[in-house]
Amino acid sequence: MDIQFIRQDGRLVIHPDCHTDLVNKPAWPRHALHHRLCRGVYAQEKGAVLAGDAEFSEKGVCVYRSLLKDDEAQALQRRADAAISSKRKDANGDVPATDDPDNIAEVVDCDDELKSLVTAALPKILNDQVNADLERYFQSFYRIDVAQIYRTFPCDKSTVSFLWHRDVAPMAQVHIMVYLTQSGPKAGSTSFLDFDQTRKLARTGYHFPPVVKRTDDIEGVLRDAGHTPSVNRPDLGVGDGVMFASARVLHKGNLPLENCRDVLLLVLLPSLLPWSKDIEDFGSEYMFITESKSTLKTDPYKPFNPNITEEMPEEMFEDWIRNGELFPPDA
Ligand SMILES: O=C(O)CCC(=O)C(=O)O
Ligand SMILES: [Fe+2]
Repeated sequence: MDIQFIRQDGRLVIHPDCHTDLVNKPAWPRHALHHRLCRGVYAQEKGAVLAGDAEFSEKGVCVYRSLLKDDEAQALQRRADAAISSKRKDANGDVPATDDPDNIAEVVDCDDELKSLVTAALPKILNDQVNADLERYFQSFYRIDVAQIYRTFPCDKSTVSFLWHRDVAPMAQVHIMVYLTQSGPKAGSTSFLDFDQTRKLARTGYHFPPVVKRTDDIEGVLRDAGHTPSVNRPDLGVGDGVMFASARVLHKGNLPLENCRDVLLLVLLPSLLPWSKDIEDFGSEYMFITESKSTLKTDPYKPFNPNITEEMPEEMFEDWIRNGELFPPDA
């Protein structure tokens, strides 16, 4: 498919004649093709220069210390706490709004001040090092699709994201979680496998398990398959971040046993233009959504990537997707 782009107001947009073909592709190949096109544009503009460290590209998980200073992270945390508390009748944001374990993480409804604070924090989080690592990984520009602060409450039952899973998302999708409260064995955290261990498990049939088939004990599954587990459960201080390829590495949240865990999550996807250009052109309002979004069921060429309704057939997990490849073999 020969895809043409045109420049409009300083932005690259897809030629209308090519749009239908692209959107009619099934979701995973559509996002992979978009990523290929983003790589082409980047190579033309930047050449094949690959700065950045290899760790994230090779493992799919990387920790970054002090992305935000203590006081910057604490300012976000205080504001988020006030936003959650103000929604409660008794103004106590330490207690979950629901005792449904499936919804034990609560997204903060950001007011304008909190949105400004988060927006001001973005260049600090996506600092030169993180940006170079991301461009090395994507080999393209990238955009921020979603920015969410969410609070996780202690809960007896781990489910959904708190069991081992890979996100049903475009293969290139990257998450950065910046901790606004300290992580730790009692304070909540996230555990990861790297690309290699995730691929080994995919071969045993554990790749995108539905919620009812997700395990809490990935070490047991790895041992049963004859592998030596090496689970990475980083300890993160306030302002530290962890970045991971959410569709390509197995991961699970660990619920706090006491107190709440607050994090700022950024969801990143390949783009034709640098992330800051979207904010210059459109502002940052678009990224603060409180509902959950399936980034897979989106059209990457619609401004802000809104959800589109799409049936996902059962046989959607082709081998390249299970194995965590960025691209189909023929692309
Ligand atoms: O909240 C957590 O620690 C898990 C997050 C997660 O599964 C994700 O961001 O995809
Ligand atoms: Fe996840």
